[in-house]
Amino acid sequence: MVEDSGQPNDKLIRAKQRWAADGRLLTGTTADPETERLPPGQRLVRDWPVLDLGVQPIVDARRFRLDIDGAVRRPLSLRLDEFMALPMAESTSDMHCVTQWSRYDNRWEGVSARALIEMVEVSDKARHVIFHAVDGYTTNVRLDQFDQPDVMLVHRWEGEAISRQHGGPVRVLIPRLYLWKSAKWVRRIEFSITDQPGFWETRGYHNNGDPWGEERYG
Ligand SMILES: Nc1nc2c(c(=O)[nH]1)N[C@H]1C(S)=C(S)[C@@H](COP(=O)(O)O)O[C@H]1N2
Ligand SMILES: [Mo]
Repeated sequence: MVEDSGQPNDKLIRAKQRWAADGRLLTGTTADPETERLPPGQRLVRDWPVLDLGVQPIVDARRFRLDIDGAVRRPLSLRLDEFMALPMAESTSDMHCVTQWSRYDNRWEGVSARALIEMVEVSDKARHVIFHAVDGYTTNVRLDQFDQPDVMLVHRWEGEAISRQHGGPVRVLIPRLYLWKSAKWVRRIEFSITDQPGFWETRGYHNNGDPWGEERYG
């Protein structure tokens, strides 16, 4: 399905784990998203930095698959052309990375999380969403954090196809949580009754990841 562009960078992964254990970058303050646009300890950038585990998989458009399953009544397995034929939405939002950069006013196009939730008929018992990516990365959010109007599966940014570096052809976008919660190269979206902490959440990152609460580690 994919070609890899490298091996996981274990040194980098261990360094970030150490940062988490040491509480690096913590300012110890919180902010109110109603009045503060920039979360505590963040600084603005104009470019869009790339962060990954040292692997940037090439997802072949012809063999792309997106499975949406778990605690749902109508599981889906979509080819790229089927994904692209779904109703598309647009939104503009800010993004905030735990490594302290924030970028304002990103224009996104994609399928809204709420449209997906309706399509697969998520069970009343589901409380969590687990994202699985082609590079082996996983991350978890609560269903109520996924079920928000600004959450999307995006395929375009600023009018251009999302590049491979940034998780194209399709990635998750959950703008009100730190960006590690937004899986690139998403392969499977699993609705779940139980929580399943993901790659960084099991390596010292916070399970929730709210930038205004500075939930970097924990
Ligand atoms: N599949 C996958 N998704 C991922 C990651 C990853 O390594 N693999 N890194 C996460 C982290 S830590 C961040 S900060 C953002 C970075 O997204 P960007 O490279 O588009 O800025 O992707 C998140 N999603
Ligand atoms: Mo990150």
